[in-house]
Amino acid sequence: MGKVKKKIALIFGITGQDGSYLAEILLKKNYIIHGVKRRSSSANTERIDHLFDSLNFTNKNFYIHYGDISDGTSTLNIINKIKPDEIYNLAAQSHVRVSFDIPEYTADITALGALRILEAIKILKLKKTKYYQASSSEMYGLVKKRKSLNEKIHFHPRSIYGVSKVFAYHTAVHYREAYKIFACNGILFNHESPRRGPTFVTKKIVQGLVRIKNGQQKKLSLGNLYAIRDWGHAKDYAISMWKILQYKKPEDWVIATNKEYTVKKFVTMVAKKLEISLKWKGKGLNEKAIDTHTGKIIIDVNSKHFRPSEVDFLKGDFSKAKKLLKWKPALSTDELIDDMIDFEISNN
Ligand code: NAP
Ligand code: G4F
Repeated sequence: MGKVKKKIALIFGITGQDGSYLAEILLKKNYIIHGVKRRSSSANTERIDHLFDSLNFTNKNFYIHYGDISDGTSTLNIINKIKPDEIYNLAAQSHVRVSFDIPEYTADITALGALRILEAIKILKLKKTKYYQASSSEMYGLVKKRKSLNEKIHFHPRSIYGVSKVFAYHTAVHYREAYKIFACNGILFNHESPRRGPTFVTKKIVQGLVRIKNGQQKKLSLGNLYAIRDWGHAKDYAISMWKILQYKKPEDWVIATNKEYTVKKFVTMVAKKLEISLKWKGKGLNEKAIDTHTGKIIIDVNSKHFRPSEVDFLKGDFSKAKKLLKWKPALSTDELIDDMIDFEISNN
């Protein structure tokens, strides 16, 4: 019996939270992984170092290439060299708040980056290469009714990050319709993990409260405590990416938990698990949380963490993915918090 040819996946954004989980999942599925990493002056492979075969770089199923999706030529060259079965575009300037400060850069990477990859697939006539776009619930933006959002709800983005993701979403749909490329969107609601970047709110809260508990930090300053998010675990969302590309047709899918929490509720849940007793006082920019054991203010609100326009409500209806992909989140928000706290305690 002949050997089964291993599938080849190319991951843009492999050094990020989701890229690292996806690489682990695909390696277990016997893929050969190629990842694109951008040049940086300090190490940015912390999340994937364990995949390099204990840093001997001898893992024959795992390769890293220098590249940048702002650079169309190198993007095309990498795709041409590898001719992957599957391309996952997880690369982005992914911070919504930061996109208000660097809108042009955000659009170049988060919007045009997707176009550059899809255009390369088209130019190279890679008929068999499947494309996954990490689209975002941020695209929904201003929602009319506070109900679970599905694939049919229209987009009204509230940041250049959201606008860029809408461009990338429609570009994937367009290349599917115009050039018959197997291009799919996962409309990902917020997903977190111990590997989440430190300036996203969940990681900031878990890290901050663990440090406060250990006496290493005095206070945690936050922005809008009343925004509602649907927070899942990134491991589950990475599995959905693979499932989406294995489905018989290229389609678009909401990936979520269909549960809603305010930022304040998330703070309360983390504090409770850490046995920090909080008493909330005040309103708006004067809202604060006091540690009832010490009487000290340990959480306050700072206007610098607010956005010029906010997405107030996000909750996703993943029934399409559940029915057709047999995907559902294995981990609840509560289990996500446990995982994040455990990591923070052992790595502090
Ligand atoms: P992340 O941790 O910020 O990772 C982003 C990745 O993109 C990193 O590997 C980053 O490289 C890379 N990247 C940034 N600019 C690049 C460029 N010019 N060229 C090549 N690579 C570049 O984000 P994540 O949480 O894993 O999210 C993965 C994707 O899903 C992103 O597209 C994000 O917008 C989208 N998404 C995320 C969520 C969520 O809740 N996490 C929800 C919806 C959609 P460095 O390591 O060098 O920075
Ligand atoms: O953690 P966040 O920065 O995530 P946000 O803006 O929802 O974006 C994340 O999820 C999107 C999916 O919907 C992704 F596409 C995107 O790439 C990213 O992964 O903020 C969550 C909420 C916001 O409403 C924000 O205003 O928390 C609020 N918040 C309150 N205080 C804060 C803070 N956010 C941050 N980052 N820092 C704070 O101090």
